[in-house]
Amino acid sequence: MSTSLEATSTRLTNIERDSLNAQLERDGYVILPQKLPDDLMADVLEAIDRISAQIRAADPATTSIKQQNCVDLDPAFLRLVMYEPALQLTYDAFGAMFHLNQSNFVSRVKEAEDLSNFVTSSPWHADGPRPNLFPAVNGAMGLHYLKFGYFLTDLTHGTGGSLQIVRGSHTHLELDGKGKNFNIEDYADDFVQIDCEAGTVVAFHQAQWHAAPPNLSDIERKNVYVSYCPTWMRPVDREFPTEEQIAGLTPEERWILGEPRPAQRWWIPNKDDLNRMSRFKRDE
Ligand SMILES: O=C(O)CCC(=O)C(=O)O
Repeated sequence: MSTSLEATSTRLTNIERDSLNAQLERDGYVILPQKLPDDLMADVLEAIDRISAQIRAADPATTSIKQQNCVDLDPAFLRLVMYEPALQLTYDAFGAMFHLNQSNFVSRVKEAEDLSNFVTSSPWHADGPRPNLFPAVNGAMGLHYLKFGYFLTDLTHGTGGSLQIVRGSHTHLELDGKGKNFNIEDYADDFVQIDCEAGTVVAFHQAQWHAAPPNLSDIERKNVYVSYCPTWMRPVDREFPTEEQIAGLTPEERWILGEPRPAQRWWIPNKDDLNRMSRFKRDE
């Protein structure tokens, strides 16, 4: 398994970036034009299966699994975190000053019961610190992090517990402030269920309302969520690494994982910091 950089074949063109960013701004989510490369998908699936088997062996009562901070568990997840199109779109959102906010995988088997516990299924919500602790700007939450869903198994059959979203909801406060009185039927016109093919990559705004019902099929749903935030935000599911933990990684990987540095450089980059992220800028 390698941590080498992705081949340029999945790199987004400037035209694609413009179109994806416009859709993201309008709808709060967008499906990337290319599927994950086969070799990357195979490596990530192999890691999910191996780690899930270990978890289930340790506790045979385990059914579905949500593994936080998976980037620390296998190099395949770091390769995914470094997926070039995601880093290009995140660069468009935040410039060079962003890093990994979270990485988790979900391995969701057929479930008899809907526990709405974010493992067997996820209830309607928008991400972020609760309750509504991200600042609202002009009545909406700004973009504080950009999240990518990598769907690694077939969901086209429609019963696998696909990600659901309310289109355009990122411009509203979470669930329009309705809390327990929220009813998705009221938003039927903008309801989207992403019953996608294996390898599909979806980007979404952290304020987007989303949910996932239980998996009712015999096909285990396996996917990874990765999000990136500005470097002045602390990651949600991990501590920053020590020098020892990131020894041997590339300058880009070190930056994305949050290499140790003096306090001010989390806010003000030096020239080298900007240069090492320059691969993700728009093409000249
Ligand atoms: O279960 C899912 O796929 C949705 C995950 C989710 O809601 C989240 O990560 O915030």
